[in-house]
Amino acid sequence: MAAVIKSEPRKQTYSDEIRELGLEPYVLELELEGLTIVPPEVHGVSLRRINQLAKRILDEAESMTGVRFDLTKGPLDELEFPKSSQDLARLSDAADDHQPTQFLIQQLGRIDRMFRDLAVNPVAVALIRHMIGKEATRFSSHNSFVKWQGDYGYGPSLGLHCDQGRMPLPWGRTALTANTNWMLTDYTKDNGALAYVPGSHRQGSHPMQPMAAKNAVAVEAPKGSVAIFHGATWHGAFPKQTPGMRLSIANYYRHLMVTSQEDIKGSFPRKLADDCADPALFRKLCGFDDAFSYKKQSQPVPKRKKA
Ligand SMILES: O=C(O)CCC(=O)C(=O)O
Ligand SMILES: [Fe+2]
Repeated sequence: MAAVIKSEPRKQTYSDEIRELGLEPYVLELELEGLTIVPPEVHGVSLRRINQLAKRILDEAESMTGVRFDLTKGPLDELEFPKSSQDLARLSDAADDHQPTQFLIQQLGRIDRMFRDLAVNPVAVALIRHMIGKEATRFSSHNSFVKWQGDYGYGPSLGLHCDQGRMPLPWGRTALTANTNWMLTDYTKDNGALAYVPGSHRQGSHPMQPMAAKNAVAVEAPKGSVAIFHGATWHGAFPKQTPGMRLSIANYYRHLMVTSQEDIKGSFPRKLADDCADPALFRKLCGFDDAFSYKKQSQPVPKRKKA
């Protein structure tokens, strides 16, 4: 006679924070497509704040480059990259001589409290934690992608990649990293929207070209929306073919077993961490209290028994 296997009732797959925030439809889309778009009425960041973030980014871009940037006109002077850094400045194949038409502003969390508030947005964090695990989620980096008009962009590959691509294969179902892409300007295909391949996170592999670029779709949404995606999702961007700026913020998260891009635990100023909308969550995501469990001899050691 076959053994009777008693099946346990199915465990709830949504966390309390997903249910409390009513994020089930976004979770479903993340599971199926590997990316979901959350509108402002759900994540709660006002358009006024989005405009303030965009202005702060443009000011920072000006102080870094010496060139003023206008949202509708783009850079108001010509820019040139140092020759040696051209390949670094873009994700596309290195074997061409197109000047990049974008750069990154890094370590946003140090620049302004607004960026720290965004990094602990409860809706974004809940969806990221759904993929990585609530207790295991940490910050990896906080960057802005500053882009202007350029026909080439990342080239024919669209720069498609997986953010967790440095992690060894095979990947499991739990995301090793997961990302957000806050749109500070309208995203259309011609405006250089994020590109992604729906369902690609379920392949558990690096993008397979040229099929990947052929199947990529534009993440089209009005400014103020945030795209949230799994670390295994194949993504890149379409070239920005229209005048003006394409601005975004990538708040990037990791599983605690994955090294962070910024040295947040080691060197992020503790005072700044406390100056934000949710200091306890910010500190936790920084991993300030994460410790090596065997930093010193922790297990009891026996001694020779006295006679
Ligand atoms: O917006 C882009 O150009 C690409 C963004 C991206 O790949 C990322 O944030 O990981
Ligand atoms: Fe990426």
